[in-house]
Formats: sequence, C-alpha cells, structure tokens
Amino acid sequence: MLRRTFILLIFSVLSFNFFGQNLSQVALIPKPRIVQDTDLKPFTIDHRTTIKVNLQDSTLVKLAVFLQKNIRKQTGYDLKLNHRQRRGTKIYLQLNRTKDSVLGDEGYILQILTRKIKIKSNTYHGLFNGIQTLLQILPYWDESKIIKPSQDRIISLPTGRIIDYPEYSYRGMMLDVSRHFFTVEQVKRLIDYLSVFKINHLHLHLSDDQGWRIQIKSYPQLTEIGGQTQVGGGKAGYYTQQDFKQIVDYAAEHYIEIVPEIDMPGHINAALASYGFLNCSGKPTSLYTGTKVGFSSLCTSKDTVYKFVDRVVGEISHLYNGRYFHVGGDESQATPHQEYLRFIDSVQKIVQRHGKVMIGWDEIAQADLLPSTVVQFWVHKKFAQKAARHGNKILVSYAPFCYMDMKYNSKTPIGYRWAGYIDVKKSYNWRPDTLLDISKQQILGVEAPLWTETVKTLDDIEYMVFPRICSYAEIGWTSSEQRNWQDFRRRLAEFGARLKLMGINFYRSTEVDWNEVKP
Ligand code: TNX
Repeated sequence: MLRRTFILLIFSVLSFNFFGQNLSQVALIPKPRIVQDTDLKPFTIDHRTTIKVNLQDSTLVKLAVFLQKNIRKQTGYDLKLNHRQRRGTKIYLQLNRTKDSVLGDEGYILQILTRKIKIKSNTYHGLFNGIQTLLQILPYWDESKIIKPSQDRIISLPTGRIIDYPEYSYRGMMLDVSRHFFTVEQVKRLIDYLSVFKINHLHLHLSDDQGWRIQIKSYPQLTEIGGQTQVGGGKAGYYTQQDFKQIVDYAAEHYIEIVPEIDMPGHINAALASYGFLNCSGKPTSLYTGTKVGFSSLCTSKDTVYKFVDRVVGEISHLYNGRYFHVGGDESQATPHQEYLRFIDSVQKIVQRHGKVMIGWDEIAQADLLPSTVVQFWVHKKFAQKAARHGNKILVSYAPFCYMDMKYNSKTPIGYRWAGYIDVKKSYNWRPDTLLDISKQQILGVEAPLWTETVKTLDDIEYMVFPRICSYAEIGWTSSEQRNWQDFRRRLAEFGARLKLMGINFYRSTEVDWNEVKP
C-alpha cells in the first residue's frame, strides 16, 4: 500500500514536470509584466475548493461571485464561497492594507501555491484584472467536457507568481452605433469580450449624420425622428436613458468606463433633420442614409445652438459617473473655420461645467485647449503633436494601425481600405510613443475604433474586432520592450480554442496557426 502511494506520488510529480505546463508557458493576453515559475506540486480545484473574501465588503463579494460564475461557465465546477471547509484548496481575494506603489491603480499579484491561490491588489479594479488572468489560466471546456455534479475531474494549475500592471491607463475600443444600430444585449456581449483582455474603456459613437441613438428628454424628436434610420435605410433604433444606464452599469461591473460621444459641429445631420432651429435656414434637413462625410454642420452662430448643446451634454452627463465626454469635432468641413474654433472653445467649457473631461478627435487641437482636454489622434500628426507640445494628453487611434473597420486584406468581405489593409501583424507591430515622437508620459492610452458603415450584425463586429483587439489590448497593457510578434502569434494560436468556445466569430487569419481543439 505504502509502495503504491509512493509510486503514485513519484508519478504525479514526474507527470507534472514532464507533461504539465509551467505558468510562464500559459498563453496569456495581454502578456503580464513578470511571471515566475515554482516547482511546487500544482494547485488543484475539486468540489471542496473555496473562494475566500471578507464578507463585510460587498464589492469583494461581487468580485468573488463573478469569479465563481465564470469558473462554473468554463468548467462546470461550482466553487463554494467562504465555506468553513478546512480541507479543500482556497482562492483568496484581498485588498492590500498598505498601497504597493509598483502596482498602481490596476495592478495585481497573483500567487499560485499548492494549497492556495492569492490575488492581491491596491484596488477592486486590480483584483478584477487578477481574476481575468486566473480565468485565462483555468481551462475553458466545451459543453461536452463540462463536469456534471456527479463527476469529479480534477483541474490542476501550475504554481508560480505573476506581478502585473499596465503600461497605459486608458485601453479602449470605440463602437459606432450610429451608422448601424446595435442593441443593449449586443453591446453587453461586446463588454464581456473586452473585459477578458483588460480593456477598460468603451467609447460609444452615439450620433452622426445617419442616426441619433440616445434619448434626450428636452429634445424628444432627436430619437423620434433622428433615431429611426441608419446606413442603407431600414429601421434602426436608439437607447432610452434607462437603456444607456443599463449599459453603463453592466460596463462598470466589468470595470469598463463608458465614454459617450455626441459628434459636433459636423457629422450631425440626424439632429439637423429632427429640429429646424439647429440649421441656419431654420428648416430641418432630410434624413440621410448614405455614407458620405463632411457635409453637415450645426449653425454655430446661433445662441440657441449653444443652449441645445448645453442641455444635451447636461442630460447625458447625469446618466454616468465616467470621467470623459467625447464631442467629436472631426471632419467639420461644412463649418466656417473661425466658427469651428469658437465652437470648440465654448463646448469645452460646457463639458467642464457638467463635470466631465472633454475628448475630441485631433482636429480640435487647432483651437485653444484647456489643459485637461484629451486629443484623440486618428490621422493628423501635426495636430496631435501640437496638442502634446501644449501639454494635452493624447489618446492614440491612428487609422493605419488602429481602425478595425479597415479590411484585413483584399479578400475581407466587409470594411474599408482608405487607411490601408490592417492584418494581424500590422495591428500588433507598432508602438504608440514612437509613432508621434512624443514621450510615453504624454500618451493617455490606445483606443481601437470600429466604424460601422459596412458592419451590420454582431457577427460582423466580432469578425472585424477579433483577433485585432487582442493586439490593441496588449499594446495598451504590456510594455513595448516586452512585446514580440512571434511570441504573440504563438499565444494567439493557443487562444483560438478559447475564442471559439466563447462563441466569437473571429477572423481565422493565415498569419496564425490556430489551435482550435485545445484545451
Ligand atoms: C473617418 S475617424 C471618420 C468616420 C468614418 C470613418 C470610416 C473619424 C474621426 N471620422 O466618420 O466612419 O472614417 O473609416
């Protein structure tokens, strides 16, 4: 008996060493700062494993429930929460008592020992990030492999330690819900996916020539008229204020901040068609369902237009706690230049008065900017550099690298090519700081936009976003020195199985040797 146990023991140690994976070999996206392996016996999950948190802290409990729910989804294991189970392995979620300055606001330490896992952070957001890493280390089984309560397949995780924190504080995606409308449920799915990769901002482009997508109580026609159609015609829709709050809350549960955008003074035909007074002629325009840009403008010389902007910004600002309000400001060819400058100046103050920090596309750098205003660099290097010299922070979304509405190559059935093709390697192989020749400190972060002139369904969104968003998530999180295309390509290949099991319609680029069968 003793001999048998001994042989089994030796075998389990050997099998782990020979056949198991070290922590540093696990395919994690984005790549963590530091991963240290240890040669302890693996951590195992079985029916006695318990998640341990301080029950007095309701936010910690929510995080524990999130972890529990996702482990159940991935493996079928229903872990206990704070059970007084002495024998089982434990997963602890803990806030640091004294702040660890290296970890900052979003970093975490994940330690995997034989009997316990500990995730520690300065903040709840950091714990959430640590949980996402742990979920990537755990298997993601397909339906047929999910354990039933009567079974007990053991999960083992390699031991070691991860110390991790982001390079940039803003890692985002933009979704254009104006050119084509997407429902609350569809946006929630997208939020689920983005949170896996530690993306922390979702910018919603809520208005454009083709549609106004958020209810404004003082101007109901914006959605009653301006929300009814989209590119190509046909019925579209809009978010009620309640819907929008639902999105904001769901995002917050995933540590994602919503950044609403009302594009002004151009890209505004949906509003011009809803209310005549916004036009210099005093008459409403017709609704527009084409894809041209640069033809519409608010009548920026009218006082009533500023009152309108103030009310719109005011109502939306009350619906969310997030820091930023995006005012667009791009492609305003239909606005006289001097008036454009005056308009940006006034809008900046309106946004500030409503307690938000303004973001605008890079053209706004032509105006005199408040120090807090953020400039989103999409195509004009000169404007972005001017803003950086002036001390404003830059959000990098340079179209030739970051626009997810660009085709992967000539065979991509949807999308545009005005900024060039963007295959997976191109989406990965660039650095935000050298692009503009400015220092890292001047960069707020990276955001990848998805414009939806040609994107109509959630399947289309997934096809254009995955896998490129994995590149942008890693560029935002991992330092440029640590990034390497060959290594990323290998990790992405491993991730294929997971993307598939998550039900994501990702683009199977031939640049990656997808492994869709594992884990
Ligand atoms: C440029 S990027 C635009 C959008 C279009 C997009 C299509 C930017 C600030 N303006 O209005 O949808 O190109 O790729």
